[in-house]
Amino acid sequence: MVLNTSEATAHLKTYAAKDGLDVKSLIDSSNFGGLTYNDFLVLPGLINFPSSSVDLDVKLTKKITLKAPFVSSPMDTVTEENMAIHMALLGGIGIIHHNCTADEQAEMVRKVKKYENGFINDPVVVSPDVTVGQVKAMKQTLGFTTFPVTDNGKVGGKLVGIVTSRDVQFHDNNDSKISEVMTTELVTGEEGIDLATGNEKLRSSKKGKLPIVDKNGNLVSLISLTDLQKNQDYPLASKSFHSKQLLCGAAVGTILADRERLAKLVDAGLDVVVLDSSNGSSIFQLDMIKWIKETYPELQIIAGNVVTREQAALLIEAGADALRIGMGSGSICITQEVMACGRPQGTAVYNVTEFANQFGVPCIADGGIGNIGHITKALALGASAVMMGGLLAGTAETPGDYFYSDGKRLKTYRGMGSIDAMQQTSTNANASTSRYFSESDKVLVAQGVSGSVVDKGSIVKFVPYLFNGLQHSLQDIGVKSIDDLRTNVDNGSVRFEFRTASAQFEGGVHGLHSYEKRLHN
Ligand code: NAD
Ligand code: CPR
Repeated sequence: MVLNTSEATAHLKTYAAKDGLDVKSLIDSSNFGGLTYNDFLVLPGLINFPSSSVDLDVKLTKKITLKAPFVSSPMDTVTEENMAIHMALLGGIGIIHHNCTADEQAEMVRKVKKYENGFINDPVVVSPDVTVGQVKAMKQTLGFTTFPVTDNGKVGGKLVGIVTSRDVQFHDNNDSKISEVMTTELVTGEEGIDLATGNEKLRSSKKGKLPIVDKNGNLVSLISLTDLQKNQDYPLASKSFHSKQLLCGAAVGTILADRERLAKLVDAGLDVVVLDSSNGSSIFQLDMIKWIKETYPELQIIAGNVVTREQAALLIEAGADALRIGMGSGSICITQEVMACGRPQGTAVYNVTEFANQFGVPCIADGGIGNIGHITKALALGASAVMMGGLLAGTAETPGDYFYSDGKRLKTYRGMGSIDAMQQTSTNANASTSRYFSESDKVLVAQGVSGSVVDKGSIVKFVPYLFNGLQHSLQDIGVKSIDDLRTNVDNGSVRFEFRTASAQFEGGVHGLHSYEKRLHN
């Protein structure tokens, strides 16, 4: 008998179960062991809304909300101030690494907190004694044509003039002091001025640069017309509720010196600290959490890493505001080989989040995120955000210079427990090598490798690609937000399916002679 087509959806109700598996069955019935992101898929749902309306707001910690679930990893080839500034501008957050001295790390945090879109907080400044020849040379090497002049040649000094290329280009005596040619009738803005007012002042005065000064006439920053024209709007920017400064995270370890380090980071304005360890369930980390909670009750703590409920319970009880999940899943990682410890990331994320979410403790899935699909799967398994190292490595905002090999433009990407990274720390007093020698290790035991990745361009394009892609992915699942995804996974309406090895083959590009994989325009 052929059924009436108009009764197709009603007929579904005669089936004992929905198509696919609910999340618990997916995890429980994976009798071949732990699951990775590649071992399963999410089944599609009904689309009745545009992808652009999908809301990606998430909780990073108990008290911090982000508009995009993206976190950059505290690795010395991934997150310094430039990455942290741009991750925050684009709706996520950057966690500044600690493979450097405490003062260097605190300075990076300070730069993120002081950053104002459109304002140059670190302009190149000259002193009145600099010569015309020197300014001409600076113009050649730096490419700028205008320099504020302060009495001590530094930001913070008294603004005494401004020198532009017009002042020097027809001045033949290269030995003349800049003070003889600089412009001293200055149009300035007062500290605290907003960008729109500063912009208006630039326009009406027909100047290219507006120095911003404090009440005493000391230079604070600069607004540049050229930068304003290039200036983007960042509607998703992650900002502190009160100060409106960008949010900034930083990582520390768990030795005693890390308490002094943290004091400097807090002084610089830190919002959230990551206790950075491959195995967070240690007495060192539990003590550190308790000490932080007593000393800095307002500071949010992301503890970890963990992969089991038992590890998570200890950190939750000690006061963690969020957990970081992952052991051995990172793209540069050899932990599972060397330590025999770890867990496939899909199973780790499900088990820890299923437990931690009951206590209102958000979780970050850390490691092994190689594409947008992995992000969706981490969120579907219960994570609130993802932490990325390798996926962001090679972008313009990461530390380090590009180099060429076999005609490809590359940047270094390395594990924080690789020999290279550990050896570099030995040159930084107070940095993380100390922890490797804390147990009188005579031989360094690597947990990761050092390698290279191809140039990915700027995260100003790459992160919006992740954002839009994630919106499309959730639209395909039929959910309008990450909150809805969580609800519908929990109530069993979002369904999953295992992926055999041949299904994985089928799901990739196959059967072509050659192709180019371009991910975005
Ligand atoms: P860690 O600082 O937790 O541990 C290093 C060593 O120092 C351990 O032997 C630890 O027991 C010891 N130690 C820590 N605090 C101590 C204290 N107060 N007193 C005495 N000994 C103490 O760092 P790690 O686990 O080796 O990780 C190093 C880096 O590599 C981190 O950036 C981490 O994120 C990364 N890593 C990550 C993974 C992963 O799978 N997520 C795996 C390996 C390494
Ligand atoms: P990917 O995003 O590259 O897959 O993984 C990044 C994560 O790898 C980091 O956030 C960190 O947790 C982990 N990691 C960093 N250094 C590591 C070493 Cl040496 N070994 C294992 N994991 C490491």
